[in-house]
Amino acid sequence: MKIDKRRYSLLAVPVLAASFAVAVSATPASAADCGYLFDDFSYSSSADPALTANGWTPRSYQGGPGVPGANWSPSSISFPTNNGQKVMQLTASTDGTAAGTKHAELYSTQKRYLEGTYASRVRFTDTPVSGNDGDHINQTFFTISPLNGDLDPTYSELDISEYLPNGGWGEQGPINYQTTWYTYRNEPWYADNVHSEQRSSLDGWHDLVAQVANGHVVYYIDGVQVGDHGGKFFPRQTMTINWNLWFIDTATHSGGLSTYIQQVDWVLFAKNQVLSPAQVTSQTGGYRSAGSTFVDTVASTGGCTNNPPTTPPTTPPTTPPTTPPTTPPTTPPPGTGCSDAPNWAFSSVYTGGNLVKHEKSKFGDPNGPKSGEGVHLWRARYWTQGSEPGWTEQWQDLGRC
Ligand SMILES: [Ca+2]
Ligand SMILES: [Ca+2]
Repeated sequence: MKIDKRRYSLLAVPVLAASFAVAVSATPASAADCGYLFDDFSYSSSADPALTANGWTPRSYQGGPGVPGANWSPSSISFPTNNGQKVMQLTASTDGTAAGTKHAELYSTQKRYLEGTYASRVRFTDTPVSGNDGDHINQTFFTISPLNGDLDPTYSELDISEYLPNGGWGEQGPINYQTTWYTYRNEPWYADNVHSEQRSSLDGWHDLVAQVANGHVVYYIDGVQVGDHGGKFFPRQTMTINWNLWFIDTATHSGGLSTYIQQVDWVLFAKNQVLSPAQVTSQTGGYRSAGSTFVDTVASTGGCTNNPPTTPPTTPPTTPPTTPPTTPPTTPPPGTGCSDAPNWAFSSVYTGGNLVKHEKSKFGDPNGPKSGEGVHLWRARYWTQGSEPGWTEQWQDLGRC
């Protein structure tokens, strides 16, 4: 069964612009380390420089999904303490009007996640923290790529959870979806996806896990498998990691201002490794007991192969993350044309106007096969890092060299 639901529009906006550049910190990789991202979300606020330095962006641009005209603001992301643990909190509110509706989103600045295990401990809420209940609120954890034109066959999106405590999309009661996307088209709307669903309350904390390997996306909630999606729906290009909280519509709003929250304790991504939910719990517990609130070895390791390990991962690294360097990564010397522009590099930082040479990859994976379109000259529209020319809005195509 296919469901036609919201229209994400991450692709239409300069989502990856950032005001400054600081390299993420990295723990030295052990031999068995294929690359991990772990964040316990120990930040002071959405303006904490460490949040951006660690690769996260609180959304500030307007647009879909949800109530048209709603406001998305970094101030809707906060970091309170819940039961002694710092958590990332999304806050959304509505008074039933577009101008009086606020949504919230946090996403990874870089599009660099594909195969491996994604996990996050998320607190869903069935009732607002203030105001009347009953709104069509959507509480999510997902990964997504840009849509490179209508029905882009390389489009990739995994909605690891979309929880609707008050229904919506024609549903009356609480329902939770896992949706794996092949592609879509905005006009006229067409969605090509597959989904699983659970019709019960998920109020409270839950461990959400998605294993992406061997042609299958296998979803778990609290260790129980709830979906297995494969075939053409298996993701075909790298994606960002995101959480958002938004109103599908205001059809069931019953007056006054209603405010809802969603909390996220931590996130874990294990690159090219299949971790069981129990292994996820062990891995995150290891980071916590070691005092590591942030670890990122995704870019600094070779990534291993796509084969699942035959033995559980070894003890997680005990080294706390290093302090982010105070100087930005080396900026490539600017070129003036095809003759002297440097080749684009994934980890390099580029600022608006910088020129690079690059042949677009076929599937949005810079390490994968080339498109066959030849080497082009590209100009950065603004600050960018880790976003491949040809696959993101950051780069303007100046033609073939
Ligand atoms: Ca409710
Ligand atoms: Ca935490």
